[in-house]
Amino acid sequence: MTLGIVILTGAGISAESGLSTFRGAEGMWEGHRVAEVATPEGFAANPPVVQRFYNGLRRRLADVEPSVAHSALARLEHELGPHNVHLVTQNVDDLHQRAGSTAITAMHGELRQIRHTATGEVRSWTQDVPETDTTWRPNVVWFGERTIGLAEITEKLSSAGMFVAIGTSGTVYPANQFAAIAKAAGAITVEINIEPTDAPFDRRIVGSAVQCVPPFVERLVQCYRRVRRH
Ligand code: BV8
Repeated sequence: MTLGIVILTGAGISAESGLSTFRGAEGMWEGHRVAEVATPEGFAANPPVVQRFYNGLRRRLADVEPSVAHSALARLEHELGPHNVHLVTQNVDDLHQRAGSTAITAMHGELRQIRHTATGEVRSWTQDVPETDTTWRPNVVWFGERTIGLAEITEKLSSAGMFVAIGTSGTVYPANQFAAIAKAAGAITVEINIEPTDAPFDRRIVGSAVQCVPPFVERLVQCYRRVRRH
C-alpha cells in the first residue's frame, strides 16, 4: 500500500525563482498572443516568431535557480520514496529536475528538449534553435495538442491518498480536472496558492510557495516518520 501523494505544480511555484506566470493580460504571454506562439497553427504560420519566443524562454533558464519550494518537494520524494510521491508539473522549466525531484511527469513538455516534427524523436537541447528551422520544434505541448503522460497521471490520481496543487490557477485543461478525480477517489485535496482559486479543495493554504511549501513538507515528513515508528 502506498501513501499516493500526487502533487501538481503550475507557474506559481517558479514565480519566486524569477520566471513569470501566465495569467497576465488575458491571452497575452510575454508580449505575445498565446495563439501566436503556443499553438501548432502559430508555429506553422510563423516558425521564426515561435522559435525566437522559445529560444528566449530557454535562455532564461540559465539565469534562474530552484527555490526552497522546489527543494522541499525534492526532499519529500527523498524522505517518503518515489513510490509514495509523484510530482506532475505543468511547467516547462527545469527547476524541479535541478532541485532533485525524479518522480516527475512534465505533462506540458520541457523547454530543454526539442522534438523532430516528422519522426517525433526527442533530444535534450539547451541552445537556440535556428529561427527558420521547421524540422525541430520545442518539445512543449501547445494548446490543442495532447498532454504527456495523462493515462499514468489519471491512474495515480485514482488511487491517491492526497492531492496537492501548488501555484496553479486551474485554468488549463486537463490539469484542472485532477483535483476532482483525486477527490472522487477519496483523496484529501490541498491547494497552496498566493490567491485561493474557487476550485473545491478540502484544505487551502494561502501564501507563497516559498513561505508555505517547506513547512507543509516538514509536517508531512514528521507525520510519515511517526507512522513508520509504529
Ligand atoms: C488538450 C506549454 C486535447 C507551452 C501550456 C475551452 C474550455 C476549456 C478547455 C479548452 C477550451 N478550449 C481549448 C481548451 C483546451 C485547452 C485549454 O485548457 N485552454 C484553456 C486556455 C482554456 N487545453 C489544451 O489544449 C491541452 N490539450 O486539451 O488536448 C487533445 C486530446 C487528444 C488529442 C489531441 C488533443 C494542452 C494544454 C497545454 C498548453 N501548454 N504550456 C509553454 O508553456 O510554453 S499551458 C501553460 O499555461 C503552462 O504550461 C501552464 O500550464 C498554463 C498556465 O497555468 P498555470 O501554471 O496555472 O499558471 P497561471 O499563470 O495560470 O497561474 C499561476 C498561479 O500561481 C496563480 O493561481 C497564482 O495565484 C499563483 N501564484 C503566483 N505566484 C505564486 C503563486 N502561488 C504560490 N506562490 C507564488 N509565489
